[in-house]
Amino acid sequence: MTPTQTEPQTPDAVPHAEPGALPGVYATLDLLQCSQDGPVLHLRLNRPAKRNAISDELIRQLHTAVLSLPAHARVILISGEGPHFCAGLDLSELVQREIGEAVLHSRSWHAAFDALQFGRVPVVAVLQGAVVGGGLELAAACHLRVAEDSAYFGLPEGQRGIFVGGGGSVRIPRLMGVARMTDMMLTGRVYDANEADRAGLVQYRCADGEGLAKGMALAHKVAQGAPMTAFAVMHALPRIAEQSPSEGLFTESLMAAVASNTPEAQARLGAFLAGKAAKVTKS
Ligand code: 1HE
Repeated sequence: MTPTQTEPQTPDAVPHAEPGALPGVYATLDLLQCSQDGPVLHLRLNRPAKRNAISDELIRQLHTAVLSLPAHARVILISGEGPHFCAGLDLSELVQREIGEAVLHSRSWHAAFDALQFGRVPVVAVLQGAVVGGGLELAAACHLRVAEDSAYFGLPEGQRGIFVGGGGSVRIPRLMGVARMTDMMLTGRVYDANEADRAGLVQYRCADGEGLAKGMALAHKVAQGAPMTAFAVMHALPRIAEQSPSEGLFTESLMAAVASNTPEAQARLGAFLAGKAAKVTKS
């Protein structure tokens, strides 16, 4: 899918004000605040008045932002403006959609979230307040999730009489298991941040107001890793998890041989053997 270069400004967006804001295509994405912090591209959902509900335009802008990744970016950080990460699908658009459009709509989410999950760089999500429906589907497409105390996780599709359509049925059970997702969808059960941590929905917890700093610190740490290792983790690891043990072990051998034969790996291994690389310690 080709990113569109220009779009009209939409009325519910907050004007760009952040230092480090990016020029070019990013400046046209009014439903995202886009900024660069060294190797980290920070994309902030920017529809706080609608609790960052994902409209057709927002999913298109997110897809465009991911496809337009600057060459020097090594990590994407995703967060939401305001007290909620994301209220999921924009329900006001859903009511007008006929069946054929609904299939294409769901596929447009799949394309955007696949671009995130299987792109060039890892993605860190910072979560606060509502992380519900399509907001949870978006979070599930990211590689690392940081939850502030206020974060809560729900799949209100059951209450609304609909089904997940943004990849949730594929990704969420892989994080928390089919049984827990079944419970969330049938009963409307909502997980708080600690429950989500224990269930495997998030990897990091922090206090309210500390998520962005934590997410940014993690993103910078990820950016220090070798790109081929990140590629292997993003592209080989989930595929190996789907393969039979025999196929998985074979894929692992191929991936390991490729990664260890890159110049970067050779340089890093050489640095360790020369006593110039950091040792593994528990900080
Ligand atoms: C929205 C949406 C939305 C808020 N679509 N407009 N998602 C849901 O079922 C969640 C629905 N939202 C909520 O439960 C609540 O809005 C929140 C708990 C997230 C936040 O509550 P609150 O009190 O802070 O805000 P609010 O007053 O409810 O909402 C503020 C405005 O945002 C209001 O619009 P306004 O014009 O009256 O000011 C809301 O209508 C609007 N708003 N959430 C549209 N989701 C690919 S398939 C994915 C399927 C799903 O994601 S289903 C889950 C949908």
